[in-house]
Amino acid sequence: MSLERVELRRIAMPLVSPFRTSFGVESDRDILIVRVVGAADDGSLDGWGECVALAEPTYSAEYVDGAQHVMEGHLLPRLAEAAPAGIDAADVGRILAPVHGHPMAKGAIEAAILDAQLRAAGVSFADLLGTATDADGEPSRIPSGVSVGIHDSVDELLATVQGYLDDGYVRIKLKIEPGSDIEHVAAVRDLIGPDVPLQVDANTAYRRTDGEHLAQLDQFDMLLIEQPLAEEDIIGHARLADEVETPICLDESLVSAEGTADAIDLGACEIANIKPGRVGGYLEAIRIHDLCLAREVPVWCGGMVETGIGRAANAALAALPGFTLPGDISASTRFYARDIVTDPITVVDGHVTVPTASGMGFDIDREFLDSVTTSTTTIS
Ligand code: NPG
Repeated sequence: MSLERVELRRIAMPLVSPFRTSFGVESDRDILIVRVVGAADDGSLDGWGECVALAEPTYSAEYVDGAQHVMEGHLLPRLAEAAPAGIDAADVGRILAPVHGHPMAKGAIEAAILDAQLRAAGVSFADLLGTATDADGEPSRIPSGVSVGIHDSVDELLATVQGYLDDGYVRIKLKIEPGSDIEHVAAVRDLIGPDVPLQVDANTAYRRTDGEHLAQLDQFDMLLIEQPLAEEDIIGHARLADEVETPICLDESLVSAEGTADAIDLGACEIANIKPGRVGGYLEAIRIHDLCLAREVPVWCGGMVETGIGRAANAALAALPGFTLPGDISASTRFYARDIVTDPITVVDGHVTVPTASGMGFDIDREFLDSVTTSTTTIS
């Protein structure tokens, strides 16, 4: 496709309830949406991508103002230079590679271009991946897990978890940090019984010396402990994997296929959380899935509190065969009273049906999107 213009939209989306993690509390999201408009031989092209960077650089080094800045000053000019020859989503990673880092910004641009190309071809992302239907030819459905923030009291936590069980979620993930961990997990395991899959996510809140403490979690028969240590501490995670029986899963540490392969070889990554935004886009996410499948490392699809734009594509991705654990792909209403797409993600009997609308699987609710837009920058 040739690129005619790019719109960078910022939207303000309140969350239905505050979401607390070990790195902070989110109550409102300031989200950067990328729209690419271009032309193909057979007509015009229009595609949308969501940048998962948060308002502050607290989950990773990226943040939404920085993402927009690097897009305007460094990424989009490189694409414009390449544009006369035409851009294919498969080339975006190579074109943007001279810019170090910024995977969330790069991933959003790649997703928008992929969306435009697939829409033009009348093909869905699920068709591209081969995940639109299951082995019986029925529409694919994926199990839906929910991520539960840190709560001040165990009673409040239990009330929240019970609500999600009532909504049908098939797996519970608890955010933890020192001081809100063993007792909270014990109480939730007691509430949900032995059969509901349970896991925890520390978002780097622990130190290498916490092995003995974290080993207390082994008694709760959990699927995994996610990212206990700092993102760069691969060796620390490998040591922890020896000290703790519950499998160690990496999230923040994994930013590329090469790095994931190394972390697996070092024994630091027994399970991988794949988040397309964190690794620079859906195409790199697929590469990570493929290498984990080949090495028999289970994977699951993480979430970054996405709107329906990211949530739809994540659902198509999560139906690939290596995703053997339920992902953080909950209903749009888990976070947003109203989504910016016309076909929000819903959970029925604990499952999400893989979207098959052409493109990445959603259609934009233009009127609502306009109503939540706080700024639009057009680059042509
Ligand atoms: O379901 O989209 C979702 C959220 C899943 O807990 C979730 N994400 O670290 O994995 C995480 C966490 C998170 C990321 C929370 C970014 C807030 C911001």
